[in-house]
Amino acid sequence: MKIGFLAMSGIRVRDTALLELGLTLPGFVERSQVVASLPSLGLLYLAAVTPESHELVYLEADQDGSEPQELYSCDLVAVSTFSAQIYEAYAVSKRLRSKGIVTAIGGLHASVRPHEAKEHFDHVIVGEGEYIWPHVVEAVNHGASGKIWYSNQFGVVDVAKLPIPRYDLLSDDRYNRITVQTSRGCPWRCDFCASSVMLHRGYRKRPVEDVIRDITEIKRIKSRPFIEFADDNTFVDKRWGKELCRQLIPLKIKWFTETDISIAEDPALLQLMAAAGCRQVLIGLESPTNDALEGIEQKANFKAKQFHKYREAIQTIQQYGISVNACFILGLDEHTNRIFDEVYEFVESALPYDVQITVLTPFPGTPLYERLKQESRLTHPYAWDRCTLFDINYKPKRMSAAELQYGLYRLAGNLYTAESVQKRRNAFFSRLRSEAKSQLSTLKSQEVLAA
Ligand code: B12
Ligand code: SF4
Repeated sequence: MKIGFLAMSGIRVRDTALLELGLTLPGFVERSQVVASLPSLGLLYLAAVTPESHELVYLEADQDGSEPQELYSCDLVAVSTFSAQIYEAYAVSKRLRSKGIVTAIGGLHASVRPHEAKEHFDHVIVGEGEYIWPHVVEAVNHGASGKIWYSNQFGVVDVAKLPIPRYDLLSDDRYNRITVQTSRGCPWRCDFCASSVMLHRGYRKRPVEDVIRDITEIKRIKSRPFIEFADDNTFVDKRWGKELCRQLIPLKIKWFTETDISIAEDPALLQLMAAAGCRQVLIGLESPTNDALEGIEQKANFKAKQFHKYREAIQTIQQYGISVNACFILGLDEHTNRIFDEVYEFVESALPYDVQITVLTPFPGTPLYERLKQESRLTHPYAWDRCTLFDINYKPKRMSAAELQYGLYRLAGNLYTAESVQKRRNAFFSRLRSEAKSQLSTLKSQEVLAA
């Protein structure tokens, strides 16, 4: 068979006023085009486990969600998307099926809404794809009719035995950043979290050697790659994290990752991260006010407990030359319309290099979604295309949706002025320069003492 892998990799915001503000991805204003060209790591893993006898092609949907013509020469098309583009994926499947092509879908949205997805696709795969996908391919090859497949019937994917994703299927010029996973899941349980914690509970680290093996393969294809770790929370295990960094150093790459604030407590880890090429960490601080953090992490109240360390942690991390992208969610239950000024004041005083603001988003399958549903606070229950992190689809508790929307515009207008961005960057670089100077003078005085 010829099998097509179709990635829906768009950046989506429905609110036209926000788009006019140039806010396709707050905090990533200049990063948005770069980020939008990330490949689908999920599909590259599926390609890697597909039986060798098949011909494979990896393609991206166009910006408007339409599919490349080459897919029409395939026998089976596997689509991967998140919630925001699910309706675009359904439309693609309809067109392909009308030409007799078998379609399959998996990923975060299809995994929590399998029956909805089954109305539009032949095969729907719930959960992680690596163990189940070869069986789906085999079934399609033998003409089996479509169904919903549950990956847990094939056991939990052992991340210590993952193959190298088929990076070789990517056309070189389109991707300036490539994703690699070092771990899956996160030990915390934020009630709004819609990332891989929805596919499998539990935090699983990959063997460091395998991560190095994958990056070495990327380097074979692309000489100076920038790597994005597609993890939920990379440095939960500090000892393993240090080993990862030690082995990354000789590869001389630059990388970005998502992690939690606890890295600030481990200077040795920060030193190794910097030496290994870490350029930025994205950290979900969520709120500059403590009351809003109470209980949002449902397991150990981790975020509320870390709150008092926020400012110092940003400075500590940035001192090592690792920039912090501080992320805030607007519209948490304790937030009133003072939150916009509170975020602004926090950012102006703590000065993270980058800042990302998004609105609270009830993604399907999350505890937040269920809670808001019970409280009759979902305003657009099935408008999955509003699941963008920027389009409001619920009733905030202590302000109106309109206040939240205008507060977002106003805060974005203040945070992303050239002046404000420059202030944060200057603070980062001047701190680095003074760190370098003080290290140099320490070295010199050590030399004097040694002489
Ligand atoms: C990289 C990334 C992107 C890339 C995606 C590139 C791509 N084509 O995949 C870009 C920058 C384009 C992107 C865009 C968006 N993203 Co994004 N992104 C991520 C990120 C950082 C990593 C995802 C990843 O690579 N995971 C690793 C792979 C291996 O896992 P996977 O894709 O789930 O695949 C596995 C299974 O799901 C399954 N599977 C997946 N697809 C298929 C298909 C078949 C046929 C089968 C059998 C199995 C299968 O098998 C795979 C292997 O086990 C996550 C955050 C995170 N830390 O996870 C956010 C995240 C996924 N993004 C999110 C959001 C909100 C968005 C945007 C809406 C942002 C915006 N405003 O535009 C858009 C939505 C685009 C869309 N298609 O709907 C949310 C999604 C929530 C949700 N449930 O919808 C997340 C969780 C971040 C968050 N803060 O909540 N994103
Ligand atoms: S810390 Fe981040 S990745 Fe972990 S559960 Fe919370 S939101 Fe999800």
